[in-house]
Amino acid sequence: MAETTRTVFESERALGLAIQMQGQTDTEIQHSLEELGELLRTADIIMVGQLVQKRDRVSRAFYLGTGKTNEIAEAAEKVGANLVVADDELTALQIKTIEEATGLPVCDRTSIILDIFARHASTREGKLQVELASLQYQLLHLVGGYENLSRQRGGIGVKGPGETKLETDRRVIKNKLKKLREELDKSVQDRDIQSRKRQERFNTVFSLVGYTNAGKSTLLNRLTGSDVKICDGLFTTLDPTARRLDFSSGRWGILSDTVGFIRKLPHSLIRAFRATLESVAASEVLLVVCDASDAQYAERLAAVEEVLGEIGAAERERLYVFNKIDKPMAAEKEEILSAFPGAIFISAQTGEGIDELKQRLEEVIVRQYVTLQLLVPSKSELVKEIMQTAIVRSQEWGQGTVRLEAEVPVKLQARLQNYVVEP
Ligand SMILES: Nc1nc2c(ncn2[C@@H]2O[C@H](COP(=O)(O)OP(=O)(O)OP(=O)(O)O)[C@@H](O)[C@H]2O)c(=O)[nH]1
Ligand SMILES: [Mg+2]
Repeated sequence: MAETTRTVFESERALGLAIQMQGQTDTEIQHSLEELGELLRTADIIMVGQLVQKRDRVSRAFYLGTGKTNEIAEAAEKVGANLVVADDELTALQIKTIEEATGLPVCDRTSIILDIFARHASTREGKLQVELASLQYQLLHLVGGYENLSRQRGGIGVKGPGETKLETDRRVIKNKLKKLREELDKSVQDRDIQSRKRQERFNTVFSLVGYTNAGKSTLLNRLTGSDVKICDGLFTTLDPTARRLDFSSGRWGILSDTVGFIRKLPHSLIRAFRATLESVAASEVLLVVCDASDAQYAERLAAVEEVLGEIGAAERERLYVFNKIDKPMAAEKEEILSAFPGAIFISAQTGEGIDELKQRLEEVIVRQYVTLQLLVPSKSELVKEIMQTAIVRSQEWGQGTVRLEAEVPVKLQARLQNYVVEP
């Protein structure tokens, strides 16, 4: 079980802290705090108040300025908060100064996200990834002699000769991280072998990407008739799920669902989920799902682009899918289309627009097939692979060979080179 980075209190009521740097608008800060509220709600915490300070720069020791830090306790008392949560990742020292000034437990946006991930991870690989990210977070937060970790865990290792408590903690975490990385690599290898079996090698893979809660899993279910868990909360899906996507023409591809993105997505998580995210980057087409009813859709799409850039998917072909059009839309279709040419409008919930989406996906698939005339030894493994992945137009079985006319995935074409014949 992945450890969470935060101690859980009964009926937690949080005071949200945020800083407004130069160039950031009030609305941006408000949106970010609203999102923090959503994150907290997903982690079963209520945000009961907020405290924002305009700052030019933030010091390593003070998130809010010294004067403002002293106001936190009073603000918390006023709204009955028993927890303080910052809307950014804090340094160990920043946590310590706020804790000392308020006497309240303090956590940050990153630890809340890690907490949600820890609750939602269900597969072994998912759990390992979350544990890795949590440990990386803990390692960073040991800096400066802050003994938050040992206090929460009641000590995590036996001191070596001449080591300080901090050095011991650091060494124990580093060893644990190394072991976890090895375990994770092995688990990823096993997954790769399994996915090969599913022939992702030869079929077009569409990856659903987008902000968390945009409706990616609902769309996967709608398109493939699956029943992946969906929920009105953040980061419901953590583990990659791939499903076969069939078209009435007999062509098929693979649709893959994965973890959603968010603004300020912790780097430790991006690093820990590297393998998962790399498989997204390797798919042919990204279906970028966006909640069209969301007033912040443009900012959120910008955050999605940022993460895509970080995982090496900046150049991938993408199809923008504006979902939830059964609700009032945040902008006119024309406006969206001029910013995102070729965007498709759907409701994964009601099914509206799904036929058009399927048609567009099939157009992509058609480009990934070539029609070939083939003469293949009938006992060859290739015959089986062709039968599984191609659309066979005609087949004539002869003495030891089979003559085929088939639409074949381009990914398989190279291996068939020696068997191509004239029509
Ligand atoms: N009204 C409406 N709600 C939708 C639509 N599609 C999804 N939802 C709702 O939006 C919420 C999130 O849906 P999910 O499919 O879990 O979203 P997701 O993108 O997979 O989210 P994560 O896995 O958390 O990243 C759920 O409450 C869905 O019922 C839609 O077309 N219309
Ligand atoms: Mg999901």
